[in-house]
Amino acid sequence: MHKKSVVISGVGLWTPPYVVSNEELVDSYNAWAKQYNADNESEILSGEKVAKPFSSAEFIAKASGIKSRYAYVKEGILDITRMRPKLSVRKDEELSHQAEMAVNAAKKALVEANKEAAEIDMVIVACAYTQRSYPAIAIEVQSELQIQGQAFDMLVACSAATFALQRAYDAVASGSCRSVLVINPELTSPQVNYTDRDSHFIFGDVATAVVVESSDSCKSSHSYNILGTKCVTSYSNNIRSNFGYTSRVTDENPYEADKLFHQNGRKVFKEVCPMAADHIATHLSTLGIQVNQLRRWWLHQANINMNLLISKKLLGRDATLDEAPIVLDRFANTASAGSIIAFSEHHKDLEAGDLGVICSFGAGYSIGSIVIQKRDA
Ligand code: CO8
Repeated sequence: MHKKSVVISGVGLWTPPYVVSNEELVDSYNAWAKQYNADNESEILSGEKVAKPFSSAEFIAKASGIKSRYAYVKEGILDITRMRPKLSVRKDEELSHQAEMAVNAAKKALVEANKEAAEIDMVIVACAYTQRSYPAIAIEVQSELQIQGQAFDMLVACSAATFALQRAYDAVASGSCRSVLVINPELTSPQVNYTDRDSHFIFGDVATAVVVESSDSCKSSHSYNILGTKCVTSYSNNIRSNFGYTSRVTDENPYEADKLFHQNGRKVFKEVCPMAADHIATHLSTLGIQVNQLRRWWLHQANINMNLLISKKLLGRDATLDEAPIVLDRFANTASAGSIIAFSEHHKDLEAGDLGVICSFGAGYSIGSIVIQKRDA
């Protein structure tokens, strides 16, 4: 079968209206912890309960590189009597929150790609969580944008975007679709445990979208040939979120810490960095590309020290911010959207022929890489 040549022709980034700084988050967490410790003083003294430790904005910036994050809804997050965002309930007839985020990013990607909705044949909504099981958020987005063909959701935590880009690549390469819209509406804040000192700072909300199409139809002024895609998974319990549709019948409390995002951050750091570095090295070598030929690395944005370690393992030195841009200082970890935000904000300066890699790594474990080359305008 003749494989079509496939390009990324547009990327869109939608940022939510609210910003939460480390200082705001730490002030509210510390006020909550102080109250908890006072309310539980006798149990803490008797050893029945453990006192909540205090958080610090300096620790967060140093350990993770995160300085602030966006929130789809800020109300409730900093309220020590609530410690979770207060999301309104929308009627079945209204556009759901996550679909709205997705549509906002998708419209921007379509403009960048110079593409009409009528030219898209498939919509993939790929992210860490979907607001509901069915109808798929992707089908709601498809309907809102009046796109023909098929749409489906896929969940691969932090690697959802790269795994969906591989699906999009395969669909266009085989000729089954002309163009595919991959959208990552990462509404992470509902799953963050804002009463957990170790993870309350990690995540932010955002939506990204990418148009993938055949090079024959591309009308974009910034497009990239996809040279190769590589996705792998390896089971790990080190990053989990246990709340699911069976929680109702197992009578589990949705507020318990293990129902929300939780991780063994140190282990993740130690295990995932070498996996991601090896993954990129293997992928590049199968394509006959040397590491130092890469002009840009759009890496997953979980922790600045992880990104420095991965690039150092491969390059033998720290990557510069120009080579491996960091966006997590403003956005925090936005699950699968992180590497796409980096791509969105840092690609227009590349010249024809420049090579780059979009790479994700995270829960599952899951690792995905897409190697691309800038085309002539
Ligand atoms: N303030 C002050 N001190 C703190 C804080 C805090 N907030 N947190 C921890 N400390 C203390 C600890 O208690 C510890 O003290 P001591 O040495 O006395 O025991 C000390 O600081 C060091 O703690 P750690 O060893 O835990 O700190 P690290 O340096 O390892 O940094 C990180 C913690 C930042 C979490 C780091 O380990 C990390 O980033 N690891 C990688 C994690 C990662 O990438 N995870 C990916 C998860 S995301 C994903 O895969 C997708 C999931 C889907 C999305 C979910 C959306 C909700």
